[in-house]
Amino acid sequence: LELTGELQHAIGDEQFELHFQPIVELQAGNIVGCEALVRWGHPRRGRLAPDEFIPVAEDTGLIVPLGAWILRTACMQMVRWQAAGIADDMRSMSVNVSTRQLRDPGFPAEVRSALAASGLDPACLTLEITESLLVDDRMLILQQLSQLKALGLRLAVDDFGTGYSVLSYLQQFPIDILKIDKSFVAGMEIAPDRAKLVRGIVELGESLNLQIVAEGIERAEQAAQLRAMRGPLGQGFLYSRPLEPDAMTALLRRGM
Ligand code: G
Ligand code: G
Ligand code: MN
Ligand code: NA
Repeated sequence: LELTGELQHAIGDEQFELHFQPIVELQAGNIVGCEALVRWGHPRRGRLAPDEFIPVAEDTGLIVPLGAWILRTACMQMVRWQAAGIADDMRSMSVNVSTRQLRDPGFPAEVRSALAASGLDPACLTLEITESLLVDDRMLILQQLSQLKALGLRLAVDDFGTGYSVLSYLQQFPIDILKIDKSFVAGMEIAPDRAKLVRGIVELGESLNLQIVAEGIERAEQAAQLRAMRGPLGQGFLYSRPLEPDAMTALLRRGM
């Protein structure tokens, strides 16, 4: 409850910051995208991770104004990197969208205004939605996703493989990207079955013409296995942790 009041105040007070984690092309190793990850610079508690406040923001509906700030800030940052000429390989900025946000009827208009205010090319924005979202209220979600797609952006399914949903949603919803959950990448170098599962998802992506991103790459062996599968992009601590804006700028200047 205390957190709710503080959260409300923090949104007005702009106590949040975005960190950015590179998404790399696994063959060449260059940065082709990044994911924005929010942190709360709490005046007394220090820097809070999203797990500590996103659930509260969702329950209270504060995720709507917070999400709007995240979206605008991520779009503006991408435009700044493009203007500086250091985002030539970086095709897309990925922003996480929570269930509550996506269900909000005003959300597509919010995204349109973030794009317009920043001047970001919609093709350079990716929205990440969680798989479990696609299970309930299919008509509403389909309408929302269709409106978002009509803006020209891309949609990614985050944490792919962890939900209990059926694969049929891949045909129903206008999805462009699957992000293989890190739990599948973890240990794939020692567990052949897990590697086979990852390969299966990569092949699924190939046949359905979906871009695949493997998340949570921590070890060189995992990267090597994924490179051999061709196609997938990668993200994980092996390449970079989520970085503060200045550190991400420096990384973009010097290259991976
Ligand atoms: O580092 P990490 O602790 O950054 O993120 C933890 C979780 O919080 C992830 O599931 C991630 O999707 C979620 N998350 C991070 N940033 C955002 C954000 O900007 N919006 C929403 N809705 N979720 C986020
Ligand atoms: O749910 P989502 O995929 O949006 O969350 C991304 C989360 O994964 C963030 O908390 C981010 O910090 C974390 N993350 C990114 N790379 C790695 C990694 O290589 N290993 C682990 N364990 N977590 C990672
Ligand atoms: Mn994500
Ligand atoms: Na994920």
